[in-house]
Amino acid sequence: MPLRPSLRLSDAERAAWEDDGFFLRERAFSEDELCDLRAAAERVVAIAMREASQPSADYTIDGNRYLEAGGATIQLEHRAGSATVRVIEPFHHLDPRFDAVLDDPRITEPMRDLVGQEQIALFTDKLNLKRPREGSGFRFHQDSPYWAFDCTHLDQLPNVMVLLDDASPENGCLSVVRGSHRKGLLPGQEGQGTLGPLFTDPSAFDERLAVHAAAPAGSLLFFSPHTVHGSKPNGSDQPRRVFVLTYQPGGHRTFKKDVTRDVA
Ligand SMILES: O=C(O)CCC(=O)C(=O)O
Repeated sequence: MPLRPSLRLSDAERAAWEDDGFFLRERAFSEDELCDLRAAAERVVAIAMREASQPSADYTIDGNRYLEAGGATIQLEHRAGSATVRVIEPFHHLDPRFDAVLDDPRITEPMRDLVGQEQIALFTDKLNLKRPREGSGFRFHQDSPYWAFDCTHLDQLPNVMVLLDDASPENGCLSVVRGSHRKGLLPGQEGQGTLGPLFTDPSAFDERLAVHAAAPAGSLLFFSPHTVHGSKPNGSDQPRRVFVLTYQPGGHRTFKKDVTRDVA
C-alpha cells in the first residue's frame, strides 16, 4: 500500500476531464501554506506597482490599461483611472515562493497526466486579483484563441487555478461551461472591439451549462484550454485572489518569454 494516495488522476477525474473539461480538488493547500502564498502574492503586487512607475510600454486596449514592466504585463482594473492591479502575467519570476510552487507535485503530478507526457514545462502563469467591491468580471472565453498564433500544441495546455481565498458567486468565482471544450477552438465575437474575437460567440456554447467553481481557499481547479469560462465582478467585501498556471510538453519556450521552464 502506498503511504499516501497517488496525486495522479483518478478514473473519476479523467472521466470529468473528458466529459466536462474540468475538475476540482478541494483544499490541496493548507491554511499555513495559504498565508505564505497570500503574502507572496502581495509582495508580487508591490514589486509590480513599483516597476510600473517606469514602464517600458503603457497602452490601452478596449478601454483597459496595460503596462509592460518588471518582465510582466500588468493589467489595471477596468474602472477609468484605477491604479489597482487586476492581472500580472507572468509573475512567478517576481518571488521565489511562486517559482517553487511551479514544481509542487500537487500541481505537477496531475499535470503530467493532463499534458500526456512525463516531461512537462510551464507555458504561462497569471496572478488574477479581484479586490473587494472593485474586482472586475471577465466575459466568457476560451484561453486557446489567445495562444493559437504562438503555439503548435494547443490541445496540450491544461490550466490549474489555485484559489488563495474562498471563492463564491458573491466575490466573482470562475464559472466554467460543462462540455464546452469538446469542439476545440470556437468562433469569437465580431464587432466587439479589438479583443472581441477572443471572447466566445454566445451561439457557440450553451451558457445554461455554466457552473460556478465555488470552493474553499487552497482548492485547485484544473480546466482545459478549450473550456469556456468567465467570471462576474467582485461585489462583496471579500477578496478573490487566484493564480493560474498553464503547463505544456517539456522543452518548449514559455508564452511570453523566449525561455524554457521545465518542471523538476
Ligand atoms: O480572474 C478571473 O476570474 C478570470 C480569469 C480568466 O478567465 C483567465 O485568466 O483566463
